[in-house]
Amino acid sequence: MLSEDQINSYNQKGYLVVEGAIPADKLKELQQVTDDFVSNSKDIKENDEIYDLSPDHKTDNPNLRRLKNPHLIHKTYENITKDPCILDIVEKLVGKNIRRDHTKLNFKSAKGGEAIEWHQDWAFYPHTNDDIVEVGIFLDDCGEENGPLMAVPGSHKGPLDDHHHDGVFIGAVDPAKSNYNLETAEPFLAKAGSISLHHVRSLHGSRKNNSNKSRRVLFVGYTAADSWPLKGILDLGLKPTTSEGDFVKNIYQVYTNNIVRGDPCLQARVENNPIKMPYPPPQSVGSIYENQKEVRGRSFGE
Ligand SMILES: O=C(O)CCC(=O)C(=O)O
Repeated sequence: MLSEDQINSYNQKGYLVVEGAIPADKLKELQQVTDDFVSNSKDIKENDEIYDLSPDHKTDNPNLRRLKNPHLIHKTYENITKDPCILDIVEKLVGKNIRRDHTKLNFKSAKGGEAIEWHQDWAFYPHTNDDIVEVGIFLDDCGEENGPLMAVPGSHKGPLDDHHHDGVFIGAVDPAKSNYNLETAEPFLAKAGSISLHHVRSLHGSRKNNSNKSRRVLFVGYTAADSWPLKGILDLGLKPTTSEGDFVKNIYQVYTNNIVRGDPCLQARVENNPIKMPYPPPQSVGSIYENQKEVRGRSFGE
């Protein structure tokens, strides 16, 4: 449960860390399943629908950057996204009708896990309103040394930074052109089993992990059920089908299948927010690591 102070802090800053939110047995299961995925990736040679491989990934040293859509590939991940230990907290921030939008597991491996440049998630997936929160489930302890996520306080209430370069969406902000003082960013530091919550418009990024300790975080994006994706079917993870009838049915089914608490809401709540559509796409697609290859003006060096 969240206290009034925690809710006020989230509303003011745009983020919050809640210590010890995940029960020990569930954390252990998540860690074990994640270790198994890394072992099972040893014979994978190229990025696919599940695995985003680290550049130094090898059979004798399997190394992942990301598991894509983990809730679709293992029950343990699916279950935690629906667990009251998370939904009771999310409900306080986005209301009682909640849709799960996406999941991803970022590894940020020891000795080289990659940086993620400054960005606002909203630039990737604008919706009819911004009652959207990204929950990070810490599978490892996270300190200053292993590349914590950092967010700029108050940025969720301000303008959208430019995530385009030369007319192409690259999913990253040139720090020299940001509307915000990046020096004010605060790191999310906490023990394994804690969670972070950041607002969809909060400007955030993270350094490379040069330490000896990995920093695995399972991210789950939740929206208010009346927040409908402006990218439509693409944001709901659908591929166009040939039949128009199936197509429309699928949109509705995917939407309702992802209502994890409360009821669907066909009455979209539309708010006046800064929106720039994330098109045209960059050359490198597949994950944020690929999108950001085209970034100019990097914030995070070696
Ligand atoms: O893993 C991180 O440090 C950053 C996560 C993030 O912002 C993303 O994957 O979009």
